[in-house]
Amino acid sequence: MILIFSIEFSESYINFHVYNSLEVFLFRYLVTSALPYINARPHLGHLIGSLLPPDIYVRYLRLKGEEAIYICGTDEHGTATEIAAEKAGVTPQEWCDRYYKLHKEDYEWFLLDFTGFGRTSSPSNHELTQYVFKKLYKQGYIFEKSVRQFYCPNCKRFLPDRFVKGICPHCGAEATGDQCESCGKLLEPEELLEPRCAVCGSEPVLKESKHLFLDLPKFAPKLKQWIKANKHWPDNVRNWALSLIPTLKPRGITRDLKWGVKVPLKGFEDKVFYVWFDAPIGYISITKDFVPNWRKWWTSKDTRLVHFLGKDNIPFHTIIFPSCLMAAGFILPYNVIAAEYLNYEGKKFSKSKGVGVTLEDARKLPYPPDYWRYALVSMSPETHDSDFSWKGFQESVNELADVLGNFVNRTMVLTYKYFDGKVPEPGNLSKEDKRIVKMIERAPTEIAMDFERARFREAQKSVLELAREGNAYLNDQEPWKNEKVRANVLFLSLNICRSLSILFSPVIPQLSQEIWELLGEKGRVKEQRWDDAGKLLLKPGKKLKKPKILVKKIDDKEVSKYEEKFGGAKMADTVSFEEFKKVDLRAALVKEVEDVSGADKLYRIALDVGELGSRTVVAGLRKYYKKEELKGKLLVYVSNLQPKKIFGLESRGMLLAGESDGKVSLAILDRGIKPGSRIY
Ligand code: B3M
Ligand code: ZN
Repeated sequence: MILIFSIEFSESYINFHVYNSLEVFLFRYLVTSALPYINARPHLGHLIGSLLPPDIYVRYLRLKGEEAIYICGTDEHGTATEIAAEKAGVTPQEWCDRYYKLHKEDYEWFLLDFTGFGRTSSPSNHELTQYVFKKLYKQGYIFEKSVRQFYCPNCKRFLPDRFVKGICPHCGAEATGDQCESCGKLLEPEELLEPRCAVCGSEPVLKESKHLFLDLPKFAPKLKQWIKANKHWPDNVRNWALSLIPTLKPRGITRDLKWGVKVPLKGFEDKVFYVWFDAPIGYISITKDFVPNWRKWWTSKDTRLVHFLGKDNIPFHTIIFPSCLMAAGFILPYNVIAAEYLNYEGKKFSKSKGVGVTLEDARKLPYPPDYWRYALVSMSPETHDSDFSWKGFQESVNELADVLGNFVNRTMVLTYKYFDGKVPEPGNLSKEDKRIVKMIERAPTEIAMDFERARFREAQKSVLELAREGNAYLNDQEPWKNEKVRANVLFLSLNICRSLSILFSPVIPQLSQEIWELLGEKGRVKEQRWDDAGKLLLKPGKKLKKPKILVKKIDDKEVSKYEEKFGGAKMADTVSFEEFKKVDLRAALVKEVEDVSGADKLYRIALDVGELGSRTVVAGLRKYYKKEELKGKLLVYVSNLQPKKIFGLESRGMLLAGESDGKVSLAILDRGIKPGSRIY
């Protein structure tokens, strides 16, 4: 008979296992990262915000002997994908096939060790999403309602919530129609003040359309009870989730789009589910696609489901998705860990504004993935917003070189010098040696606390501290001078190196493996036992590999180069003349002005641009200028803007104008120069 004895402290996350002859796992850990959107390549903010932390966590859990899987994949549906594909001139499917591969390559380069990296557009996700929907529907959690929804007459599409921009009615900040990032409130697009189409900036109109709603208020009592009971959740997540309960409103879960999961209900055949409805179900379907016995993972109460995400995703993971999970009979998350934001040199990462470093950029630089992992964890926005800077990157890598790299290297070089590269046989331990033994013994337990709480920044600091202590021990004992202490000091220092390689392996797996191998150890350090880092397992007589430099320092010149290249602190607000020159500005003479029928704001303007010939632009000037006023004017014209279809008319280029207090003023050239002249 096997006796299983378990004590669990609900306050901490630690569970104690007592094993009999057979290994018995009390919990299985199903760990997820928010599924990155596929409409662009990811940047460093995504990596540290949601992708790297679960990787570290799962690597740690496995060292602890837990069964843990890491599930991730691309979030592929929705308008953002449709628009990205459209701009690239490919179908959404083609776009996703290409970008799925690119995302996967990016993440694998950074050593993210997924159990499964799947896709929300997979057949299994379509099937499961429809299954969850039917469960909700049968239990009366879905109702139908006609809604007036924003439609952009210029883009000719219904605008999904995120594509309506405006002012948040609660706090006055810039917000999108699904949520206000500043105050965290879930929004409906109609609530926004001064709504605009996020793609083209025109004013959208409201059109009637029939949709399905998830009746969230019906879940409120259960959700509240459940969230309240989760006292171990991080405060930022729990408080935010609880604050949402009193004002819960039904949430529309269908959209007028083509690219997405079809709605299996009569009358809704031409609609798809809202991307946020099918995306989290992706966690389940990806498990199904990659892990045997997926149902056990998603239904057994022995599974601890842990979600890692950026803070703007909290409502979806604590309210909306759990409601679906409850209704469909799946387990609820055990924990939800939300990162704050990582800024880039003091600014928000933004693909469109070219702020930040993508993983694609980072991969091209001469640094191995562990430098990035270590540096990003040092700057991680775990408890508050933080900042990526090139200086910070340099400091982190150099710290790793000075403390860890240096300690391992000194220890090995000395062992080669005095003991022919073999682990020396220790003698009687001095008081100081005994202190070091105690320190090694305590390290795994002490450091575990921060890993359990997903405070990897702290955890990493504590591991590095062990290397710092090692360096201090060497400096203090001077084994190069003092022959009497030499064997003991090097024996213990080598054992510290061994512990470091285990304890560091969740964060810097490659460097840890290198240390492991330098010490002459076989196999994979990631398959060792966490608790063995507290033991002196490197035995006397063992032959070490030749020492080598583990971490290379980064000098100031390199840093300035990248600050310049990627826009560092000093550069962010300026544009080089070379960049500016790419915009071709010309003098353009207005020849003809006509109304655009059906669009009460637009003129169709024919221009004479000299050597470039005649050009037509469609401009929203009708409210501000009379036709006669415009004719014969010499204006500033951007000739090399990508052409655009507006109301079926091709508009080529753009006229420059300024705006303030509802007034618009064109940039008019005040002397007669020839049409087509260049303007600098
Ligand atoms: N793709 C949003 C994001 O990356 C979204 C997460 C989905 S998790 C199911 O911020
Ligand atoms: Zn638009």
